Amino acid sequence: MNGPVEPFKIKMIEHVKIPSEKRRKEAIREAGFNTFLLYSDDVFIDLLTDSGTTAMSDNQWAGMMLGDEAYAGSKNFYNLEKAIQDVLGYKYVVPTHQGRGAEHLMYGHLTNPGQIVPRNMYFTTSKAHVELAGGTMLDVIIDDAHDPENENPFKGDVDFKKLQNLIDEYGPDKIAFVNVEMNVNMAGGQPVSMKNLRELREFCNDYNFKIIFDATRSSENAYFIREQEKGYENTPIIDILREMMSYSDGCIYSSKKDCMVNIGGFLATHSKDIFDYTRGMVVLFEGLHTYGGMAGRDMEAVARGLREGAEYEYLKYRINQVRYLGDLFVKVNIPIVKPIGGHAVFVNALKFLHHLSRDQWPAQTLSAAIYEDSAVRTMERGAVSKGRDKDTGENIFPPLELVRFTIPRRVYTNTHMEYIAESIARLYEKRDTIHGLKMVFEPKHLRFFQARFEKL
Ligand code: PLI
Repeated sequence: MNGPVEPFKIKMIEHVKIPSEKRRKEAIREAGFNTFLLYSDDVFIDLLTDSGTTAMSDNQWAGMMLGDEAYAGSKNFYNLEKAIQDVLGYKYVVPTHQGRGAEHLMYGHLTNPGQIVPRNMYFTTSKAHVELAGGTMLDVIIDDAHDPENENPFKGDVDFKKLQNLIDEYGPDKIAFVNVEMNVNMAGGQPVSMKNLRELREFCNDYNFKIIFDATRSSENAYFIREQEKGYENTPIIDILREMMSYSDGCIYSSKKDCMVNIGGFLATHSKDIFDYTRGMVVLFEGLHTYGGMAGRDMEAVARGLREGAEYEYLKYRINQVRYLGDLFVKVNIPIVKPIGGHAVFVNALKFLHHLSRDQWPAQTLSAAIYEDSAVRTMERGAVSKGRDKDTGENIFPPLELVRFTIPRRVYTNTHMEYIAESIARLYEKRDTIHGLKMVFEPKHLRFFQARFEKL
């Protein structure tokens, strides 16, 4: 059998087409060689992100018809609250329009100007919200995460020595809270182990530090714990999730990933103090505390999606479809981050385009070249995403310079995976003919979304 068997069948389809070579060349030039600026009509297979790009189930669509659009007290909010209590074990819930709305409230509340937020590895919007509050986010992930070849199954783990060094350098009072991301996106979709979370709780108790999770891809992380961590082989995913969350004080969550919806987010917490403050603030930025920027129908879809996305058979298919694409890449010697992560296959652009220097933006270049070659849209995850040092203004060149092939949930078939692998193999053959880029427009915040480039 080629690829994992899908635990669903298709009820509705959306037409896609491959634009001509002439149009692809025009389109990527018009987009300033930034795949974020392409029209989606010009894209054949869209692997830009797994965020909000899911195909919802018939059960979720049925729930959409039961939307209670009352301004206050919508029954869909209470269904969502109950789903979060059941699946994640948090008592208190504040809904937001998407993940960054929750980051704004949570990180803004817990960060004072001049404070440090240690996190296993930064994510773009998370770092931006900590900086907006006057803080600095610093990575404390284990060194293995920076090595694309290292096969440690839990490359998302926190390095306690690095965390201790930050505490010693800045003093415990300067630590705002400790932030841990599940299935670390920028490291290649790499999970955190339960052992690491448990030990982190003990470590932070000694200092009275709060632990806040970015639980955005926690169901996929829970699958890896069940598959790879001794003692969890037969544990239901929900039990794993509840144990994970028990080691935190609260979380932010972008529902657009593991909850398999097109929009939505929330923060959840065990702490009445965090709840009282953020529930008070949500009305300023997002909407009333029983909708937080979502329609009632969207909250219903999130509530149902959170439960569906924590089903073992679904997660098994999901993780193995990503692996299927990764394994096809390996067969034709494409350099990828190992182990293959939860939501995406990450190609090592420094190896693929070894003839380019860092200031020629290898991952940006590769992502544009992939689109031009095959109308597959991917995303840069390297120095353009990392941005500049907020004190010196210099570009930061992180060890990982990657192109992300992000797989939307339940959207593409295994044949699509084969098309992608064949295209990338063809491009790899002619990699030496690919020229680098120079940045000609750079926005101040989250520059990767709108930056423009020209071919050198
Ligand atoms: O896109 P939002 O605002 O719903 O969520 C922001 C966000 C927070 N944390 C993590 C780990 C994310 O991956 C994330 C968004 N990720 C996007 C959009 C992505 O393409 O990976």
